[in-house]
Amino acid sequence: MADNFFVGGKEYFPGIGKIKYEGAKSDNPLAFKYYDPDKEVGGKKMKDHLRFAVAYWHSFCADGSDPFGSATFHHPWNAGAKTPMDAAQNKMDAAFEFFTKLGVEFYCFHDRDIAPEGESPSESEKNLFTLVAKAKKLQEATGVKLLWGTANLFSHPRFMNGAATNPEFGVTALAAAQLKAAIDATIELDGRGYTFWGGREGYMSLLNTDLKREKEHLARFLTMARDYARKQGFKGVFYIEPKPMEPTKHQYDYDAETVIGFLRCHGLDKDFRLNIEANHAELAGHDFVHELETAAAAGLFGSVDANRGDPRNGWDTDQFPMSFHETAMAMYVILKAGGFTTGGLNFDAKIRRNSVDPSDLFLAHIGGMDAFAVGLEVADRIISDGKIPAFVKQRYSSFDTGDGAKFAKGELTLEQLAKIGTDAGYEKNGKNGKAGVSSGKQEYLENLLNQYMLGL
Ligand code: XUL
Ligand code: CO
Repeated sequence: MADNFFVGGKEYFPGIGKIKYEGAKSDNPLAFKYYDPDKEVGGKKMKDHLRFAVAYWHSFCADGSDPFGSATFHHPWNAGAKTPMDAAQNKMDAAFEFFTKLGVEFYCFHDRDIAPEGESPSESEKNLFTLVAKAKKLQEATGVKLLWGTANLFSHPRFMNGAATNPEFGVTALAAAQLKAAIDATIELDGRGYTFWGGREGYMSLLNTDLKREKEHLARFLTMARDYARKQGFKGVFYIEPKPMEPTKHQYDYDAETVIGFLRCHGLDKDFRLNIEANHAELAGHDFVHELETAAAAGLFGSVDANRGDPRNGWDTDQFPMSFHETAMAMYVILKAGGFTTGGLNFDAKIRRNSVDPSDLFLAHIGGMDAFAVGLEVADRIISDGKIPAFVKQRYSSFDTGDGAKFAKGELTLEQLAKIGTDAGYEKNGKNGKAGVSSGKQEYLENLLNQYMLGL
């Protein structure tokens, strides 16, 4: 990757150079303590395991405003720009300067993050493609790649009742115009994936909603998107990003299990995989690792929106990941599933409203990247030491041979299975009752995990 810090000519993060790995004892806040991109872990470089991406929207579009207060970030790329298009051009220069200085290989965007909406669908498309042409040049100059693109089909007031699931056909058609252009943009930029996050594909009240119809329309919309993109030569993966609620009361892509059922029901499971977000898992009442494991078990794990929530808050706080325990468990599941192929770790995370120093955006990403580097090393220790995987394997070993294996392969009827149980018998109060009373060893396994956490 080239060290082309400010390809656009103007430097937007002056005084900050290339972020380097300096090791755990470094007291330089603007250095990686654990993320050493070229370090080999389990036969692969850290950077190739982790495939970090920066989320354009949080890092370059958000201005720190919240429902209780106005903007706190005054981005230099907006200052002095005469038109929204000028600001978009500056913002893209700043974004690529940031990616390059941070040393991430990927980024993700919504159409409206990179280019402003125009007066008509065709002007919006023109704006988008002006910025896509610029992004293409910057990608070539820096080596930064597009992990995934998406369309923002939730912010504009016209989408207040949904996009694919809007009760008005006209809105769904306008959403299609935006979707088609966003797919074209993703293909033009060689995006590895295309994501659907259905922020308003859900309902606020069942009193005004035909749930069955809306879900059918959603499936129809996704099928059309898949067919169009494939026809245009898109080789990447489509992702659905589950989230249970917010902004709707109920979102149809509630959690991993719901999305897996939906994809299989509509024949979309060959083209779509899941993009699992940590904070969304928490809102659905699940652990991040539960959602990852569920997607992996279905063979549908794809990518990750890396962030964290606050267990005492009921909304999407989108904080940068910091918990080694959480990243270790996540990376363990990801490594077990074979690692990332088209996907990666996209920091769908935002700095706090009062983090107003330009360096704060770097510090946030450095912390998140270090947290996942540690998680990767811990996961690799779990796998290479082998005690935990061996314990799990052994726990199910009675299904590997004999009647157990016959059961697993579907070679026994219920009568045969019942007879095996009856013949083996049990002694009341468990004297002869070996079956079912072996320890799950959770505490032992948790202790092992903590040992791996600090190195063997
Ligand atoms: C919202 C969210 C989105 C998606 C992309 O909660 O996660 O930013 O990742 O639309
Ligand atoms: Co997300």
